[in-house]
Amino acid sequence: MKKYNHTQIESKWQKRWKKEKFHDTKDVARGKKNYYMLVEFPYPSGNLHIGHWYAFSVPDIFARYQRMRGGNVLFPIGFDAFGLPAENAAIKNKVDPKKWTHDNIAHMREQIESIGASFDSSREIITSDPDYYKWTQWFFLKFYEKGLAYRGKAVVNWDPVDKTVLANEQVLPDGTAERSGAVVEKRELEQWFLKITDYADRLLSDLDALPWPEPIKEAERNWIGKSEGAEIYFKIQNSKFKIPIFTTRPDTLFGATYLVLSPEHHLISDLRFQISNLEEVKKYIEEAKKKKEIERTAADKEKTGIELKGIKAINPANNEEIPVWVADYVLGGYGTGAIMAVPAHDERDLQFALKFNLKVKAVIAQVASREEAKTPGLAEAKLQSILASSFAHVGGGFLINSDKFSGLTSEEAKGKITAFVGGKKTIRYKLRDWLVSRQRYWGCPIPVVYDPEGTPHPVPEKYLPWLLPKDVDFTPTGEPPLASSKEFKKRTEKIFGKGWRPEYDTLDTFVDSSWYFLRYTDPHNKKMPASKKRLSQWMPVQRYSGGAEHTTMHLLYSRFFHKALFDLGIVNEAEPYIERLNRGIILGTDGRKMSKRWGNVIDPDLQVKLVGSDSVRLYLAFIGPYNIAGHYPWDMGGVVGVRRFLEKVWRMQFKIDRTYLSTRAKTLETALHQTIKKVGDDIENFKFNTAVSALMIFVNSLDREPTVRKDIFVQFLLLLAPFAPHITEELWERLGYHTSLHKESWPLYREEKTRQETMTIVVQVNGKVRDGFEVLINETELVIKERAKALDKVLKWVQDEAIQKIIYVPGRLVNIVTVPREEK
Ligand code: ANZ
Repeated sequence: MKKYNHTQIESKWQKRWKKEKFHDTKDVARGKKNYYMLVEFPYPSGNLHIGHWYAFSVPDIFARYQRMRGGNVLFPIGFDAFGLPAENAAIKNKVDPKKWTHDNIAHMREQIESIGASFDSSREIITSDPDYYKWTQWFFLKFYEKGLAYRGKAVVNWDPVDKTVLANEQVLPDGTAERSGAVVEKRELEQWFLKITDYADRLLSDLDALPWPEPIKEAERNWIGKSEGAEIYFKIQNSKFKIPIFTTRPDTLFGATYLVLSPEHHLISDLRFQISNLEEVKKYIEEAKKKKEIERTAADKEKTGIELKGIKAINPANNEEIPVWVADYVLGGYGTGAIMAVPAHDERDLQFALKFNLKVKAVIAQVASREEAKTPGLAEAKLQSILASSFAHVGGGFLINSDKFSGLTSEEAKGKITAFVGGKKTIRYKLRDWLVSRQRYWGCPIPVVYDPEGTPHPVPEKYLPWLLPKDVDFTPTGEPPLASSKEFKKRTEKIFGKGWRPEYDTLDTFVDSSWYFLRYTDPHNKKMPASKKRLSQWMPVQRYSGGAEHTTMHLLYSRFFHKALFDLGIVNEAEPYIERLNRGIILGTDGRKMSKRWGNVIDPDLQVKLVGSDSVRLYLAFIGPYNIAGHYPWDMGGVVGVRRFLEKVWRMQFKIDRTYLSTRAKTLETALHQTIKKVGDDIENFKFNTAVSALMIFVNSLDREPTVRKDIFVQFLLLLAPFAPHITEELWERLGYHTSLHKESWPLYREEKTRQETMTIVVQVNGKVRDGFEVLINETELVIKERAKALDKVLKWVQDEAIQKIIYVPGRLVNIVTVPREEK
């Protein structure tokens, strides 16, 4: 085979690796350190897209590199196999979701094989298989025992098209469902929750020590949204009620000129006999309920609200009587669902006060000193400037207009004022408990049954896996599909008694994916999700590569899960992943997100057919830095470029010099050592793109030589092996090796050999020193002689003469011997 035939080579090696179970990983390998490299497992949609290739093939370079560095590397893959699409296919085409899923998996397995990735397929897991979901259920039971899984009523997002409850994250900012596009409605239902809020503080504080990129940590921090503040109680005139409010600014209490309740607040109904405009208020609440949260809280939205006539509250700081309003910019689900409004110092409160003509009182000023804060007339001046600009003074400063607290700084005043009015310091989180119930079929059944009175009971462990029934009607009715199964009901009654019924909801698929990485360590264990021994051999995951879109949900959920399992004594450490890296997104050639709509979808199967798997892998490594999540447009020219590069590498085999006598050997040796260093360092840091360009530069310098020293070429092949595993394996075999190059060690470089040192060459003409110059230590004789001849000071002495010979004393001098022209 003279020409580089990628099809032949790639299928040959893929077959051989599969047959030899080449990538199966032992739990212990003598003399090697275990290293767990994880990539997010795919949903079995049925077709591998270029994003999957990007997610798998580039980290594969790293896994292969780690192996060559002497690591015993676990690099597993599986399928996150429960979820809506299978069920939608069942509804639409009447296919069995299980069959649909398994058919897709079979096809995707083949596609994954074409990547030539070193996945250990013997550890493959499928989350919808009973031997996996048995353990998802087992974890649920453990959480239930610990009070971490509970049932509660919740206002949930209801998708009227898919007829299911959605997590907040599945609702787009415009209030439509991410999947179906339907306008999401609100409904109140009994749901299962996992108590992630119990872990909010640890999820937050444990982030600090993780060596993750700062933007990822920051995104998690914002998602958890810790707010330190106070709960302060406002008495309602002529009633027994007190309204608790949550504020982060108790220092502004003297400026609270009215209260606002969320439309969902229970006090409105408690106080209904005192409210003189109740009908109007009810109308307002009905309207507010139709709005989406995002609409209600947007800073630039026109504020709406209504006063509760007949109700007054008392500001506990100064005993002033203040009005109470209902407005939808206050949310029912955050804090206490009620606020004290301080229009001088909060933007939304100010907009509201200006619109409804409510009192504004300035209580904070940014002045130079305590004394200045007490200047007479300052409060009035501050108020006028706020009113004139219509901008609240939102930051801190010195207190003014606040009795004995005037002159304190905001920070000093927070605690003091809270104590003065009998409030209590509190910490609030934006993070809500994790709603895990789904009214869907194709999910993990929640292992709970209800007695005839409707009280929930956990399904005893011996009945796990609590199997998903098969006889269900998929037609959406608003009832969960599991309710239509006769077998399910019969099974429950047979075990538990007449009148008992099973839970019809299934678990959110994020529960399935919260622990899959544990199962890879011990995938066939029948007694435990994973034994402690295996876990200690592999966990924590050393490096986890995934999509930026999973920073908040999956990563946070799985960290929570792991912490809960740690507390239960099931896993050995509190954090599951040491390093985390988010990769970027591959765009179409037009720079837009790939989509059928734009006709810019790159089909990896087709690319592989055209240029080969090795070229596609290499191109993806080359497309942009993998260690930062960027957007990279696909470039056909770039693909052709890497393909040419591999062709060049292929041709190199025909000019191997086995005598080791190539002229420029020294230069190439330096270049080789530099390349070894650069490629290794870059792979280590996930900068695959610059590693590839270093390889290309090196090949270009090899290409300029008439012959290539075998030992140098061999080392180059080892460097290229993780990137292009097929062609390198083939060339290796052709060079006469009988064992795989993927079992070889990563080449070592010698620091001193990477240095391009120079030397000084003295130039003589007929034995007399005339000049000198600096050259690279490994410069060739030919070049040195040419440079010596061309020096001005040398030319002066030789121009009228004829050069008879040039003597080169390596590393020291050049002597040009001339003779007069006529004698020649
Ligand atoms: C008085 C005040 C004065 C406030 C001031 C701010 C500035 P974060 O930091 O996001 O936690 N708030 C409290 N509960 C609310 C709810 N259910 N819906 C809408 N807003 C609510 O924000 C806390 C602040 O958001 C609280 O502090 C409260 O307004 C408002 F100069 O109280 B503040």
